[in-house]
Amino acid sequence: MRRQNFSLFLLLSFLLASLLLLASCADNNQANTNTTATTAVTPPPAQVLSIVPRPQAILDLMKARGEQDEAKPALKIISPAKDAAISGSTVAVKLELAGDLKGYMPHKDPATQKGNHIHVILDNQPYEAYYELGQPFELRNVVAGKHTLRVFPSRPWHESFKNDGAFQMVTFTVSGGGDAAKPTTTNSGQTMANNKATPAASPQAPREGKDMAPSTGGNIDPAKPLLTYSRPKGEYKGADADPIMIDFWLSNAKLKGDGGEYRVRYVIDNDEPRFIDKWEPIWLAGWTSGKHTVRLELLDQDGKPFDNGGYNTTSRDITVAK
Ligand SMILES: [Cu+2]
Repeated sequence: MRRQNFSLFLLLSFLLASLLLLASCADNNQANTNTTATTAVTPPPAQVLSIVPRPQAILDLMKARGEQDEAKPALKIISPAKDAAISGSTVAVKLELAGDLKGYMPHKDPATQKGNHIHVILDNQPYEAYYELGQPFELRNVVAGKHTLRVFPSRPWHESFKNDGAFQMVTFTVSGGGDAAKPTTTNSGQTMANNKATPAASPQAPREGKDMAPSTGGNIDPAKPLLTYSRPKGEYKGADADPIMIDFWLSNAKLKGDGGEYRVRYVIDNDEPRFIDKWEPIWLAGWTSGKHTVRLELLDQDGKPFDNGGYNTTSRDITVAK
C-alpha cells in the first residue's frame, strides 16, 4: 500500500511538473503558436464585391474627349457578307463606320497603346479589339462550319456604345477552314503563313488579326433577345484591377429598370447571383488577386434563362493581379 501510494505520488508529481513545463513553453511560444494556428485555420480574405461609381480616371478621360462619348456611331459589316460562303481559314472582316461620330474614330495611339476600337466577336469567343478600320481585320484559323460575327464600337476603356445601329451581326459559313485540333494561339504571323491557302504573292504590311480558337456559331435567332458578353476579359493589373467594369450589349430586349421585362444576372466565382436591371456598365470593387470567373445571363420575365443559340449565358475567366 505504502509503496503504491508513493508511486502514485511520484507519478502525479511528474505529471504536474510536465504540465507546468508545457504551460511555460506554451507561454513562451504563444505569439508563435497563435500566428501558426491563425494561418493554418483562417481561409484567405473573402472577396466582398460592391458596386462603385464610374471611376474618376474615366470621368477625366471623358471630359478630355469632348463630346465623342455622346456619339452615335453606326457600324456596317461589309465583309463577311450576310450568309457568305468563304473557303479557307482566314476571314477578312471589313467594317464601315458612319453615323453621328462627334469625333469618335477607332485608332491605337502608339504611345499609350490605347484608343477607340471595335469589339469583334467570332461565335461566342472573347472579343478581339480592332483599331484601324482602313485595313481588314483577319480572323485566322477559322474552322469549317457556320459562324456568327458580332461587332460594336468601344471606348479606350472598353465601354461599348449602346445606340441603335452600333451593334451588327452577320452569319457566314467557312469551308476548308482551319485545323480544329490546333490549340489556341496568340502568336506570330509566321504560323499563319503555313496555314494560309493562298501563298503570299507579295509581302504585305502586317494586318490586325488573330488566330481564333476553334468554334462554330450557335443556332441563333437575330430577331430574339440576345445578350452579348463584352467585359471583363483577360488580365487586370494594378489600378485597372479595382474597380473592374462589367459591360455587355443587349439586342431585342429591355431590362426591368429600362421599362422592360428582362434582367441580367451575374455570378462571380459561383458566389450568390446578383442582378443588373439597367443597360449600362457597372464597376465592381473589392477583387482579390487570382483567377475569377464571371458569368452573365439573360433572364426572361419569369426569371428563367432566355436561350438564344447558347449565347445568352456566357462565362469568362479573368485574372486579377493587384
Ligand atoms: Cu475593348
